[in-house]
Amino acid sequence: MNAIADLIKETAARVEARLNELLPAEDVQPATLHKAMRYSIFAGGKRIRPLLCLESAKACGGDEDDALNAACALETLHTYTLIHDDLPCMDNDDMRRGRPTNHKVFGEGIAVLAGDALLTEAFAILSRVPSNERYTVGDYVAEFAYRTGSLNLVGGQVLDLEGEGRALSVDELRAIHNGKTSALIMASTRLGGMVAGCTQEQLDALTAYGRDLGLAFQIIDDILDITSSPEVLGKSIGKDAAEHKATYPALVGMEQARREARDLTASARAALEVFSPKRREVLLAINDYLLNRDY
Ligand code: GRG
Repeated sequence: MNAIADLIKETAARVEARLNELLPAEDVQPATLHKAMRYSIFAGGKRIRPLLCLESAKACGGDEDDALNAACALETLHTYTLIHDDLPCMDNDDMRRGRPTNHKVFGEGIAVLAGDALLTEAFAILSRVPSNERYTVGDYVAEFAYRTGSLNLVGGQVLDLEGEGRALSVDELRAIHNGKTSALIMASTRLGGMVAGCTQEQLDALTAYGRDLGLAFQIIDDILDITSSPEVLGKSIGKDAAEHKATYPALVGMEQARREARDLTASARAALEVFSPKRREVLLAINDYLLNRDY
C-alpha cells in the first residue's frame, strides 16, 4: 500500500473515532433516529472531505484538533446529502456504502429525519470550533451555509432534478456538478484553511484547489459509474446511462472526460504554488490519488 492510501485509512479512523464521540449514542432517545443517523455515517465512506479539511489546515500550520471537529462537521453534512439523494423522490437507490440505503432499512420518514438531524448536527459541531485571529465562528458557519445551501449544494440538486429527461449542455452539467459536488469539497479545503487562521492568499489558493479537484472528482465519479462494479463502489452502477442522465462521458465521450479530469487536476495542482513544497506535498498527493482512484 502506498503512503497516501495509508494516510487516507489513518485519517478515516481518526474521523470515525471523533464522530463516535460527537454524535448521540444509539440508545439515546429517540433511539430509532440516532440508530438511523449512525447507520449511514458509520457505513464506511472514503472520508475525502474530512481528509481535505485536515490537510488544508495542516498546510496552513493550524491546530489539528480544531480541524478534526470541522472535518467531522463536513462528513456529517455529506452523509445527510447521501441519505436524501438516495430517497425514492430523488435518485431512488437501494445500495450505498456497501449496504442497503437508509430508507430501505428505516423507512422513508425516518430517513428524511435522519438526514435533517445530521444536517443540523453538522452546524452544531462546526459552531464549537474556536475562532482565531482572522476568522470567527460566524465566518465558519456563513461559509458552510453558503456552500451547502440553495445557491450551491441544494441548488445543484435542483438543477439536476429539473434537468432529468432533457438534453443538457456541458455548461449546464458543469453547473450541476459544481453545485452538488464541488461546493462541499471547496467548503472542505476553505474551512480547513479558515480554522487554521490562513492568509487571504492561502484561502484563494485553497478555493481554486477545492473547486478544480471537486469538479475532477465528480467527472471521475461519472466515469466510475460506467467502468467500475457495484462490489467495488458499494452502490449500484450504470443507473446514469440506464436513465439517460447527463454525465461527462455521455456528453463529451470517455476520452474527453478523462482529459478534462486530468486538466482540472493539473490546475488544482498549480493553485497550490503559493505553499512551500513541504506544505503542499500531501495536498498534491491527494489530488493525484483522486484522479487515479478506482472507487
Ligand atoms: C435536500 C432532498 C435534499 C437533498 C439534498 C444535495 C443533495 C441532496 C444531494 C447531492 C448529493 C450527492 C449524491 C452528490 C454527488 C456527490 C458525490 C460524488 C457523492 C459521493 O461522494 P463520495 O464518493 O462518497 O465521497 P463516500 O461514500 O465515499 O463518502
